Amino acid sequence: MKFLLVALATVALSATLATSDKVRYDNYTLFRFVPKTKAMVQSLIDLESAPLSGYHFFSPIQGEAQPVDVLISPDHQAEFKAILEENNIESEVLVEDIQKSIDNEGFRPDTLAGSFDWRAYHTLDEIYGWLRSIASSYPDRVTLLYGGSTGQGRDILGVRISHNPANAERIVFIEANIHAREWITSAVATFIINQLIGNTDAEVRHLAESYDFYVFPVFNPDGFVHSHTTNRLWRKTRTQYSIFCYGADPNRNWPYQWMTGGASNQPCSDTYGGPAPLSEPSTLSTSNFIRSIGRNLEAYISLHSYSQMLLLPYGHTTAHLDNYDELMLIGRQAIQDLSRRYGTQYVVGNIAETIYVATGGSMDWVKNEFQVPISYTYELRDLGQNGFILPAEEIIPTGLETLDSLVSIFRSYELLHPRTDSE
Ligand code: 0X9
Ligand code: ZN
Repeated sequence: MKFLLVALATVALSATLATSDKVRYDNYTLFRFVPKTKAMVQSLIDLESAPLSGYHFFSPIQGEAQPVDVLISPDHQAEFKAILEENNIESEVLVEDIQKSIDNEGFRPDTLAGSFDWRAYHTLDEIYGWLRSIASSYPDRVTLLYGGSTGQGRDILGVRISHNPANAERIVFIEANIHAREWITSAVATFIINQLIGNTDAEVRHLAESYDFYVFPVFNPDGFVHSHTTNRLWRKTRTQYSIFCYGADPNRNWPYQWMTGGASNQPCSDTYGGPAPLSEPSTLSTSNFIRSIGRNLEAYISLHSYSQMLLLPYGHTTAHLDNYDELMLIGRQAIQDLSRRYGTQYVVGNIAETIYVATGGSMDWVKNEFQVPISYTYELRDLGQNGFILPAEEIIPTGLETLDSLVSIFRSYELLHPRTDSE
């Protein structure tokens, strides 16, 4: 309890309300530690849902044995260290000064008009410009998709990549950046789109030509824009829910097992489930879009970061439901194939067992609603040395190894379910 008292006593207008238009995180340090008592866990939960506390949690608080990654403002670090010392808890510094990482991340706002690459992170407008340009350059293969609109009136755009009309009933859906700050996910999604269009490798061609791919690189455009213009570490949507607090967690807002665990009813929390399922215009409209093609979904892939995990349904229970055994088998092979290129180590498993209980996620709703055979959530690089601020030099390697794992997933799936000629 002491933790809460001390921490809340020093609640101050932290950098979150800086007067400049962009929030700065100078000398904010990312720590990892394991809380030891139930009381401390509860204090951390309270602190997480308090506005403007100077503590930014990068991972939900799960329990006494679960590590917590927390970014702490310079004003609170002495207090934090004293509390840990008092409780005999060790901590690890993951990132000393996260503003330096943000400054060196490789966001190039002055990208030449018309050019798009994977050596830098891009804005929503640049991503949408590129989607439009590939749809007009490759009209035989690429169609622009309109997935609906957001609370602030932005379009949710994606593309369909189809090499063969016979694949219309075999859809692979890829969703990225439902969490605004996870920039590597839209970078990897656009990388994969590009590879599916143009890579000449036989296995990639086979994959591209065997399914219709529906890819939405930015599922939460309002949050994504906010993470570019104002606060690099923003996660949620941008609906205003109280004087200080904006946004619901769009990955806690879907109408399956909504708010049954690992989600908060506090609007200031980063895992706020929203006032009702599909309260967010972006989740409502994308759910309607998915519904329109739901019965043709063969796979649903959701891209997140960070932790290097390949997660399978569901987030509300550790029970092995639906085709758990098959997804584990395919997943184990996929992470082995992913590691081959650069040695990147992933773990695979059920969400609740491997990462934490989290309900109201998009994948869980889609899996349950349409019984989609292949359903995975990726937590991409890294393990926390950079966290959400993954340097842009890692976009291409992350894209390549992720593509390796996708090739593996569908190769395994085909071996287990050979297609007959008439299919
Ligand atoms: O908490 C989340 O939503 C995901 N982790 S993240 O660090 N990227 O925020 C885990 C997703 C669990 N997925 C589902 N319950 N479907
Ligand atoms: Zn996420």
